[in-house]
Amino acid sequence: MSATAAAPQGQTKHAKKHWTREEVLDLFELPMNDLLFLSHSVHRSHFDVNHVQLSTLLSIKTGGCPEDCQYCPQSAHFETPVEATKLMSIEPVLEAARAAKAAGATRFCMGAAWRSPKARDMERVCDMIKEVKAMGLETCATLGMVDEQQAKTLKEAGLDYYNHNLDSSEEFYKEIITTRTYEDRLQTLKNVADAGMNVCCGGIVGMGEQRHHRADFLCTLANLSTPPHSVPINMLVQVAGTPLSGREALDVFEFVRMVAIARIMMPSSYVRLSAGREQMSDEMQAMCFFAGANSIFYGDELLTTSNPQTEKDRALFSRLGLTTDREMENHSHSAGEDEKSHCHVGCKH
Ligand code: SAM
Ligand code: DTB
Ligand code: SF4
Repeated sequence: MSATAAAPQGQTKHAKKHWTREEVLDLFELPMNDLLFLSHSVHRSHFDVNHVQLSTLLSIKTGGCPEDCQYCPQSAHFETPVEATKLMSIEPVLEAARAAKAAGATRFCMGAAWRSPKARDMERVCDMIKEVKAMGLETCATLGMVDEQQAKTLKEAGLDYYNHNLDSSEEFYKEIITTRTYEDRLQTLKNVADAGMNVCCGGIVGMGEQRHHRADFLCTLANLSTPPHSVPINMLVQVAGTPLSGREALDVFEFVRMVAIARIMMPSSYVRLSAGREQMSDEMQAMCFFAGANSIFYGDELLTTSNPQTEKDRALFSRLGLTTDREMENHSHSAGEDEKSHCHVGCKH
């Protein structure tokens, strides 16, 4: 199949395409250069390709989770190095948010190792959201399943984004998690969208899934009535004690293909390089940015595992000529509207 034949038919900013597994597998089969040309072209026509959005994570409630997600060091089902803690108090969360803002992040994401939030925890989480938002940061939370009322409450507190991952295809999901269903996850995504929050939804690759599972997973995301605003693509971080520790690592080019195809299928979404960046070379990350990734988790820690140091990331942005929101902000304060474009090959964004 040629790159032209693979171009998503009728996919413009205005028409929504329904994707099939076969079409996505055809994209996976493309020669790498054709795939990257296609995904980069889609990226370039929807975004400033030299800009990366930065989100910082904080685990506000760590470990002891009743769910049995086989990849997760926070599940109470497995013996891992993670120590369970209670929900944090508000002040240290705000301190972490201030530090994230000072380091250049624009979004602060609070994660909790819960199946779903308990009524008694909602008030404190809502206070955290209000205060973080008042600092001028975008707010994001990932707290497990939420019902309609909880979603409304979080929205009213000022939550901008809710992260809830489908993680893989419906078929493969059953091999990874038994304590909840794919349908449960889809219901939460609906509750979040109905409450008016932006959906952040992605998954993990490198769990031993096959290419057709990755294709089905991307179809589910792209075929949602509104594709997710942000799509985190995590490379499995193998943590000792979790059942998935010891799985054969995914080929790096298969990961790049995944990013490129997510970009093609969800042209207006932010595709986020997520867990696993510490195990990626600078060159691999550069390839992912070219393929269409335009967001990262930024900060020395993810939830319980480490992430590249902020200085290392800033050095990489500088070497690649990538801008972040901080430079955009500084630039727009010192330059007129006409000078704002960061695209250096003639197109304006
Ligand atoms: N408990 C909530 C839930 O599952 O929705 C929120 C926190 S949970 C840790 C958020 C996401 O982190 C998971 O959906 C999964 O995609 C990702 N994650 C967890 N452990 C990971 C690992 N070892 N490697 C890569 N991603 C991981
Ligand atoms: C997402 O997709 N990845 C982040 C965030 N959403 C919450 C979490 C990654 C966790 C990696 C393992 C850990 O640090 O515990
Ligand atoms: Fe719990 Fe979330 Fe980890 Fe699953 S991924 S065990 S729900 S913290």
